Amino acid sequence: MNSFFQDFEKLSLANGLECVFGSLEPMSEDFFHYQEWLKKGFHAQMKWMENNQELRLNPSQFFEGARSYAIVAIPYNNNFYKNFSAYKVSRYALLNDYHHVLKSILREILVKTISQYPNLKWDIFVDTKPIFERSLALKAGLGFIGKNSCLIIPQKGSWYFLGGVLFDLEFSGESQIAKNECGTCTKCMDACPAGAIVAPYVIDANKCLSYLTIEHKGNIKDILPAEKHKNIMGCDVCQAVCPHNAKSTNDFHPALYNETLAKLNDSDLEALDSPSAFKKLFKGTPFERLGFGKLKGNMEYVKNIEEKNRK
Ligand code: B12
Repeated sequence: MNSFFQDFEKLSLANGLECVFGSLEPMSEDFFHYQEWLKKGFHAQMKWMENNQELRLNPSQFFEGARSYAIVAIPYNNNFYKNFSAYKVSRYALLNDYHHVLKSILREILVKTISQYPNLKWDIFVDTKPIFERSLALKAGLGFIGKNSCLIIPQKGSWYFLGGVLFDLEFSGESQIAKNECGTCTKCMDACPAGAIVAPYVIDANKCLSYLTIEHKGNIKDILPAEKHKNIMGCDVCQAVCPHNAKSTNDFHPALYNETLAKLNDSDLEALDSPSAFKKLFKGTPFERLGFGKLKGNMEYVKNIEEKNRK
């Protein structure tokens, strides 16, 4: 491994990230699964998932000379969701927006590492590019992909966000792919409240509570299954039941901590009565993606289910 990658790795670890590297190659197998997924309409309203297919297949085409990459993972497990009882809010939502946090840590690392490589070309991605992040992480040896489709780091679990950087440097190190440790376990598939894991490794977003409560435009009233659930912002069930997360402690990166979100509870959300109050409370947080109208719609739906169940 040349000294650039060594420096980058050292700084990533010092900054509390996991870090692996790999060489960019065509993503043929992933591309095949992805096309099958699109053909079946499993991307639901996320039409943007259809874009830039050539880049997805050949990530080396992102810029001239792109040939290697780093994938970093930042831990986000926390138990702030326990402050809620009427509603369920997923763990990722109760921290600062990881896109901003991870990008800024990566920029800091790059500023320190590229000084001796003035001509180095690089490009950061954190959900922001048509890239199979989990597959790049798999190929570079960070972990294996579980039946819930999440990247699981052996001994550490899946409560990690991913991000990375493309480089025009040759990476000469060896990557060892981690062994898949799911075996015959189907806990995630069995526990999904909406039956969204339609086959091992395949998520139908049309059914996934994460998609329905965050990405779906419009009212989820007629779409969600009738059984009781309280999700209003994302869903953690398929990870919470995963045996690989059983030993995960509530460790999250300190840069993700957000005092307001760490204390947020049912009544704070009930008290929100206008888009401006919403904006004031949630600026720069994952809730921004949801918006005031969608949050209130999700809450109303959960309340209606509760009432129906009481009758
Ligand atoms: C679109 C998207 C979603 C969609 C669709 C989910 C999905 N599984 O595709 C929705 C809105 C539902 C979603 C939900 C969540 N997401 Co999301 N999402 C993405 C995004 C932007 C793209 C994923 C993608 O490419 N999907 C396309 C499908 C085809 O790919 P895939 O499911 O990953 O499948 C791959 C493999 O499983 C394999 N494969 C597929 N089918 C088959 C079939 C067989 C037989 C085999 C062997 C393999 C195989 O090939 C595929 C391509 O590599 C990524 C960021 C990124 N750019 O990668 C984040 C990302 C995957 N999400 C993430 C997170 C945290 C979540 C949630 C936990 C958030 C929450 N709490 O609500 C949930 C988890 C739900 C779940 N089990 O996936 C993290 C996952 C981190 C990790 N450790 O894995 C990512 C990487 C974002 C990040 N930067 O950290 N997400």
